[in-house]
Amino acid sequence: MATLKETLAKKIPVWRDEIAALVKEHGDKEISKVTLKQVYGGMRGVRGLVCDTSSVSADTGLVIRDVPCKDLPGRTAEEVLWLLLCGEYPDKASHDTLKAELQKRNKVPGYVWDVLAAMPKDSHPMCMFNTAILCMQKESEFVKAYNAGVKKTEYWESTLEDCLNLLAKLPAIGAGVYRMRFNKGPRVPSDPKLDWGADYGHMLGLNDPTGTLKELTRLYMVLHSDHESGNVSAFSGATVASALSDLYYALSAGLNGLAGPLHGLANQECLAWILETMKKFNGVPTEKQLEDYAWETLNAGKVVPGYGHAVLRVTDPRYTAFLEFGKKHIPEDPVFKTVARVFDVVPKVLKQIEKISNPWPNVDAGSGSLLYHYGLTEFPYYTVLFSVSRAMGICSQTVLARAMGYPITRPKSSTTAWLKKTVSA
Ligand code: CMX
Repeated sequence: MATLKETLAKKIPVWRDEIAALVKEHGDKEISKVTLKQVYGGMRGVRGLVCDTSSVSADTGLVIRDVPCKDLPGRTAEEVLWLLLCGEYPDKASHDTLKAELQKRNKVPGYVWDVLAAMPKDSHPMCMFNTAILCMQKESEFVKAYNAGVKKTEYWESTLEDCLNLLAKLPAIGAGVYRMRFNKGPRVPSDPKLDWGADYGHMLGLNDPTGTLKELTRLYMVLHSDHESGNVSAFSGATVASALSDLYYALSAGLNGLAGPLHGLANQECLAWILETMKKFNGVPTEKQLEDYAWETLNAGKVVPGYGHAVLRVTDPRYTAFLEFGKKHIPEDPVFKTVARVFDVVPKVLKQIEKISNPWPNVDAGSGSLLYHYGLTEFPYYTVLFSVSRAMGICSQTVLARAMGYPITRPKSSTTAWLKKTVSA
């Protein structure tokens, strides 16, 4: 048995030496080139970042360290957090120590609830959640250590403290936002018997006699936890953290990016789209009706939410994991049936549009129907669930960036005039 900090303390010096030797020996070798199209195209495919917690390839999807996405269901968030940070799963005793450590730190300061209560009643749940994180900034252990003059090689230790303090509180904050924003009554206290992901499901306070909702929130927390570092939320979080802003600032920044409809907000839009089709066609639509509705959406200049991806060129394995969950637990649910039918129809439609690089579903296409079934029907809330989970990845990446002593992020930009001159030279 070892604690998370003890395990990292052994691994970090080895990783540092490995990276230092790599850069010393091969520092000037070219690993990627950049075309003009990529510069104007959101830097797709430009290899300019390092991320060791996870990788995403076009044909495989998410791999956390060495573990492919398909092997993640059944794991707890504690196991996955350990995996993200240390590159391996914890043994049982270490896992239980981390679980207890998170429970010890899970009390949310009273002022957070006061701040949230003072916000306009129609605030978006993501704005409430991110405000809660930002207003706790004064708790940062990193800031205290930095102001006390701690050595650069020790920055990661106080950042790990911030990581654990923050992650421990996020399920209670996320559930508290849900209950406050949607008038669900008093907050539900944490159940110390439960793991982090299941406890979140418990604190939402929905009717869950079979425990399946808790099983779903556990799965949800594991599947959304990380997706390498080039996506908007991870990249924004890492950029802010690279200025040595603490994790409260960095995580809040990253999650503000997750709140965009092309990124994490797509899961609320997705369920809205599914429900719209069901309303329009009075129940589960036929394949033909779905095909027509997909064209109607596209012809109106809108995207079909939950489909397409900046990196993936296959069905997102996270979508597949949610689909499997639905097939096992709620195969006859009409909303789930519609989601499954959309999967049979929409890729065929999107394939007909040449500019669309990937016609397949992403992580956001299916999860909403499962949440909806278990009574979580307020879909503007769904991105908060994504955020609680994604915080694991952003926090882990920040701890490791501090540990490796990565510098402030500062790529070079060009003017259009310079680009014109350069390409025509
Ligand atoms: N419906 C309609 N049009 C789509 C589309 C979709 N599902 N997916 C891509 N396109 C369009 C793009 O809008 C773009 O059009 P313009 O050139 O007119 O701007 C064109 O096809 C090319 O895009 P791409 O190279 O296939 O994809 P990008 O890397 O530019 O964008 C993504 C990726 C996810 C933003 C895009 O597929 C999309 O908007 N999907 C719907 C929203 C969604 O599900 N987002 C969640 C992604 C997962 C996450 O990050 O959380």
